[in-house]
Amino acid sequence: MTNISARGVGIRVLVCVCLVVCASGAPAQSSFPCQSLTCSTLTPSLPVDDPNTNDCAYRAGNLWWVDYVAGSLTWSNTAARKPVIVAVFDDGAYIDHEELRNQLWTNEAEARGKGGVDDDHNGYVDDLHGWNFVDDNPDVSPSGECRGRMSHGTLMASLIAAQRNNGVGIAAAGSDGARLMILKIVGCRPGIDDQLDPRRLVRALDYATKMGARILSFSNHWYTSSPELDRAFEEIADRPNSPSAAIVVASVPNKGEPTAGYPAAYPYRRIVRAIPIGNDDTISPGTSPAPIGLNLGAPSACVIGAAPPPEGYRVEQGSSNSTAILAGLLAGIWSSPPYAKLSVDEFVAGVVRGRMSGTPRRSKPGSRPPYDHGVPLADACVLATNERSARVCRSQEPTGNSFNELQRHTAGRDIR
Ligand SMILES: [Ca+2]
Ligand SMILES: [Ca+2]
Repeated sequence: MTNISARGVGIRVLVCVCLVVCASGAPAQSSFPCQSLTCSTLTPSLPVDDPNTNDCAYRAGNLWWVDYVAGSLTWSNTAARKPVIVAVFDDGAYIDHEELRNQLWTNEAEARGKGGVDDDHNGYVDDLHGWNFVDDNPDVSPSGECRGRMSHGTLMASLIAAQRNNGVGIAAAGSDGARLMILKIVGCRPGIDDQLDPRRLVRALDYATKMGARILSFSNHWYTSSPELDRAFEEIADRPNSPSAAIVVASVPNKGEPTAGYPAAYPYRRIVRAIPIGNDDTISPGTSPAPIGLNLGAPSACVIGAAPPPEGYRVEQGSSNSTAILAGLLAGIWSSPPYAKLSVDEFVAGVVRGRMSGTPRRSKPGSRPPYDHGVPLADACVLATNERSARVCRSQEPTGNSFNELQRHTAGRDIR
């Protein structure tokens, strides 16, 4: 068995940011996201894009990253919305968290069926919201010695699709349009299950696509692979008319690795890479080179997400965040009229490649190839209309200057 590390992006970054939060004196209660954070890139905050969204961290102006991607445009309860299932490949998630419990994909056959029975005959007994591929059981929440530890997957799930308008915590671009499928592919026991196993991942990929996931979110990366794993990704992310076709949202590490690692390193058409961006439109220092392709800038620093009890929320930075935010954004757009009817390849070609990659809104030039000319910044402005607009979309109008004002207001406040 060849083990491959899946932790290069997330864990080291998350640990170091915890120190920032603790040092800033932020109280360790769930109320803290509702108070202006000293590390917030929008302190003092600007008016939020959507005054009707009541989540306290959003009201407090602490979700700069949501307004930065025009997340408010993805929020509506129109009957025409078609939720997009986003599979979260990570260390599981606290699915009873107040931001996640109503946002989960549910296997209806198992929900209506009998306990202990594989009601939908998919080979997995009682797989309600995903599967634990580490312990081979339906419990996707951290268990045993993993409980109480930092849960990377909990944070990522919340950045994709935290529940909006529940009065607490955060919102996300995928709040109204994404449903979360939780796939536990790594554990927390050093040397036992904290390494990513290719055979385990092949099974998880097969599960995700067969059960209807259309976006696969990878806030992790690895540097060695197997022929079976390569074939699985080629089928999902490249082969025309594949029944397994899905968008793979992949992280590009910002820790200085010389290459991006898999799955970002695959040259496949349905791979969308998240380039970590600060609120001043700069590419995060040390971002690894990415192959030419669908590379979109998404927020990375000073991002609040869900955490295990008792804290409930925490502030993090890193390219893991960018990846989850981008996955939620794509789900929010794809679930919206008029895009909800599009196939995977229609959405990739028409929206991601055709509209989002062609945006006039770009990052500042990066310090090294291939970022010399910057990268397009991901946002939901394709959903803007005369009736619904967001600050970042108005900035793209020839006569608009709102975004320039935002830049002046927030320049230099990033905590990176
Ligand atoms: Ca089943
Ligand atoms: Ca919320």
